Amino acid sequence: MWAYPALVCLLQVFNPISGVGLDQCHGVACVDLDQDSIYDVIIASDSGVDYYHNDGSGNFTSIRLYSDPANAVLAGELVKDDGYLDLLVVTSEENRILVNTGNDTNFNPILLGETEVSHAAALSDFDLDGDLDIFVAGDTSRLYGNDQDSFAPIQSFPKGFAVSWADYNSDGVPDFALAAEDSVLFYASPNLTLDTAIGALAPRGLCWFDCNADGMLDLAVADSAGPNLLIKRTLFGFSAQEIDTVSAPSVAVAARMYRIRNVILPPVSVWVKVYHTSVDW
Ligand SMILES: [Ca+2]
Ligand SMILES: [Ca+2]
Ligand SMILES: [Ca+2]
Ligand SMILES: [Ca+2]
Repeated sequence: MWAYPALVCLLQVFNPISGVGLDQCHGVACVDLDQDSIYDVIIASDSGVDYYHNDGSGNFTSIRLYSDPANAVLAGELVKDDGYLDLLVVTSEENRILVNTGNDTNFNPILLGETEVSHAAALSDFDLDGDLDIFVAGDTSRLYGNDQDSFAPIQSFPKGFAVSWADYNSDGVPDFALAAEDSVLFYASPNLTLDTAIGALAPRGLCWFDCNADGMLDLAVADSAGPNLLIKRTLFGFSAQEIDTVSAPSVAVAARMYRIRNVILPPVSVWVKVYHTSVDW
């Protein structure tokens, strides 16, 4: 009966320890921004981007890093290999990299690309040169290559609302899925050419995971206007199935596979969580 702790963990109820007075929130990153070995929280909202420093005792001290509405925030070592995570802020007007100087209150902003509406982003070293590159999904989606801390657009893609990298064709080079206006588009390495388009109503959230433990990554899709989808990778391409029909729109999805052996539950179980909101994009 050793598996019970895992089951209890899954069902545990978490109580909020602190509230924040932000306007509508759109994104969150949980990383150790100040390298004190304690995770901190960064939130993108209509209020801006706020960094909540965690003292490890449930106390969070907030610092506003960006004061205009933000649609997403991501953390990665984008500029300098100094060990400090930088932030990418995605907004409806501009996108900025906030360079982490190692000082909690001092982040240097760098403008990324032109003024345009952006919704989401994802980071990956798509060309395997050791520098983390940026994909921004927006009215025009763009891939920005990172050449020793200098970012330049190198390829444009259709309008997108979410993007997620994964090496789904297992060649060792990152591929990605893009949530476009009415479809999910798959772009495959080595040249990031369009591989497959799967129809959807209004996809807004993507999450890769191997739902059936066959060694091939599958994609969970949150749809804001129709059924959420599970798109399975097969030997012959992709196969999409509806995984629920919901009354409220879905805009984000997180998925993970749990293995619990020998007792009660099947050998492999899958939980797919789809988070709903009453607000359309
Ligand atoms: Ca920290
Ligand atoms: Ca790179
Ligand atoms: Ca690949
Ligand atoms: Ca699979």
